Amino acid sequence: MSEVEVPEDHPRYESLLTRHRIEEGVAKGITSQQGLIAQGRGEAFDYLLGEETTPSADAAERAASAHLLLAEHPVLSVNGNVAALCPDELVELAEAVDADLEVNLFNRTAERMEAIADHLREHGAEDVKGLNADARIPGLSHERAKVDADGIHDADVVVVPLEDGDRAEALAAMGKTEIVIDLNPMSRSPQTATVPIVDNVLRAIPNITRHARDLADATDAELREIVESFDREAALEDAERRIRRGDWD
Ligand code: PTJ
Repeated sequence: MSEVEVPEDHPRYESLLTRHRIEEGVAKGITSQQGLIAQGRGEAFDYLLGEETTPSADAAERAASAHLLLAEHPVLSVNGNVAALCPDELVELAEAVDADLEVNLFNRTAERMEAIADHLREHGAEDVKGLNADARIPGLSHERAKVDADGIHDADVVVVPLEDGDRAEALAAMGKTEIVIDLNPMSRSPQTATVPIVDNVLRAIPNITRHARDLADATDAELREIVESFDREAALEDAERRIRRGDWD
C-alpha cells in the first residue's frame, strides 16, 4: 500500500493515485471543484494516448527544456491542479532551469492563492510569486489577468500547464514564448503555444527536468538548434492521430 489505500499492483494504480491527489487538493483548498472535472477530461485523453509519453511529446519536452535554458526570465505558472499533482516536481524543474514559480489561477480567490503558495513552500519552494498581483495581462477579465510585475509580466518564457484558452492566447499576444502542457491537443491553449506538450503533467514536468539536466552543458547554439528543429504542427498532428485513430507509430 502507498499514500492511498490502493495496492501498487492494481491495474489502475497510477490513475487512482492521481485522483486521490486531486481529491486531497480540493479538501485542502488548493484545487478548485472544477479541477475535478478537468482531471476527468484529462484522464480520458490520457487513456487514449496509452498513458505514456509519446516520442513526439518527448521531443516537445526536450524543446521546452532548451527554451527554458535559453530564457532570460523563465516562469512556471502554477494552478490548483498541478499544485496538487506534482509540487515536488515543479520545485525541481524551477531549480534545474532557474525559473520562478508563480501561482496564477482561473478561479482566483485570496484563500486559494495563499494555500497554494504555502503548499509549494512546504514542498521546498523558496520564493513563490503571484500574490502581489501588481500587473495585468492585457485583454482579459479582471481576476484572471492578475500577475506579478516581476513574475509572469516580465517573463520571456512561461510554462502554462492545464491553461484555459483565453489566457494562453493573451500571454501569446504579449509576445511570450509559451510552453503549454495539455492532454487535449485540440484545445485552444496547445493550439496557440510555441511548444505544445500533449502529455500528462505528472510525466511531462519530470521529463523536462531530465532533459534540462542532460542539456546543462550544451552551448547556446546547440540549444537553439533543438528549439528551431522542433515542429509544433507535427507534434499536434501526431497526438491527434494517436487519439482519434489509435495510430501508434
Ligand atoms: O486552479 P485554477 O482555478 O487555475 O483552475 C484550473 C482548471 C484546470 C480547473 C482550469 O484551468 C480549467 O477549467 O481548465 P479546463 O478548461 O478544464 O482545461 C483543462 C485541460 O487540461 C483539459 O484540456 C484537460 O484535458 C487537460 N488536463 C487535465 N488533467 C491533465 C491535463 N493535461 C495534462 N495533465 C493532466 N494531468
